[in-house]
Amino acid sequence: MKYELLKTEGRAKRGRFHTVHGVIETPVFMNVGTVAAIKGAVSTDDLREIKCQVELSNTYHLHVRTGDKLIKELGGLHKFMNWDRPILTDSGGFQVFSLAGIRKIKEEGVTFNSHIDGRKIFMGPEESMQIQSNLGSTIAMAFDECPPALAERKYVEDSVARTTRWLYRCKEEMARLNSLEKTINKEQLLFGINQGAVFNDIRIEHAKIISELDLPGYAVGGLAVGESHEQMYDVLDHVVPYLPQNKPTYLMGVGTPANILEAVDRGVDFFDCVYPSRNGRHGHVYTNHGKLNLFNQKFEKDMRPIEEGCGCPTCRSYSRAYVRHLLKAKEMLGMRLCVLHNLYFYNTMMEEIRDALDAGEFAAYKKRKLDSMAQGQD
Ligand code: PRF
Ligand code: ZN
Repeated sequence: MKYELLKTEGRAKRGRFHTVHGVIETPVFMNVGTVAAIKGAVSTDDLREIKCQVELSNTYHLHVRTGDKLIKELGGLHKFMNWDRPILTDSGGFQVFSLAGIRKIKEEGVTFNSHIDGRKIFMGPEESMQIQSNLGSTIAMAFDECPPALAERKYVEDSVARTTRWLYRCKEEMARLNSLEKTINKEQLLFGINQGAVFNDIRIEHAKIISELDLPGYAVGGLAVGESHEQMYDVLDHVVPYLPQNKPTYLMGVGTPANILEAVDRGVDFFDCVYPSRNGRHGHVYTNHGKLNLFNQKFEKDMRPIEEGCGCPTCRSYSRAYVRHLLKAKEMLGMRLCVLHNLYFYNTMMEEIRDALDAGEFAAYKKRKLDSMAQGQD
């Protein structure tokens, strides 16, 4: 048994996922290191300090620069970045569509131009699985198409049908790769991805089909791509009940602390998002009383830490005034300290969520946290 469902409260799940790289306590936030580095000069030693359980990297980025073959030759991604805990790699499906100069989508896969040097590259389910196998990640995501939020019904139907066919090919290819002598992680796990934009009936149909493949986990993709928060919650209300409750459910690329609380309430257990690192690089920091913009003049003489009582490396040692000074002086340390605090804030919130679920008090915790964060700034 890979996933243990420890406790439920309404639809919310408290679980534990066992992998060859250690246990993941869920709900969990995965810290995004697109190119095998968390932006903002955050090292893997830092990740250990800020309660990160899972690091997330991208197939597409590592394929176009440095290259998965070289990383395999050097012993795989875990060894390369000195991180021995779980790593999830995204399949490239989404990044190809959002970043690269696309493209032709065909049954076999996608042709696109690299955003680094413009070179023409082909990626389909087999290529994506091969790259992720070379990287040796703990969890590999299926190769999917993420249709735009506003795509028409007919387009979404055809796209989802193709994503399903691609999933069968991913499963077969991963089984083949995992059985090869020289494979770095022979126990690599494949997560399927549910798509269907905001059409609940298409999503439900798709969820039923992919659930039959008995994969170790399932993601809900294609959200947070331009639809409203209410639409996103509505999709989760409808589709999560059709994904296996005894497997992890991963909401890709989401989101704000409030989005995460709402999604946990709807049965999601894995998350990832660039917000904490991206906001940190812009001097925007999270607190339990709302977000602060440290560039604001009012912090010029503020000798308090970003958040009173926060145990992160930043708040343990530095004041708002000092971090503001670093940001204004464009010193890299300013960004780094903000990113460390933000990731610690996210990882700590997940810990609080798990504790609240353990105690059967998630509903009360969620309300308190949302109310307090909405209070605004201090
Ligand atoms: N598919 C994949 N990765 C993703 C997404 C998706 O739909 C999203 C959508 N929010 C983020 N990352 N493969
Ligand atoms: Zn802090």
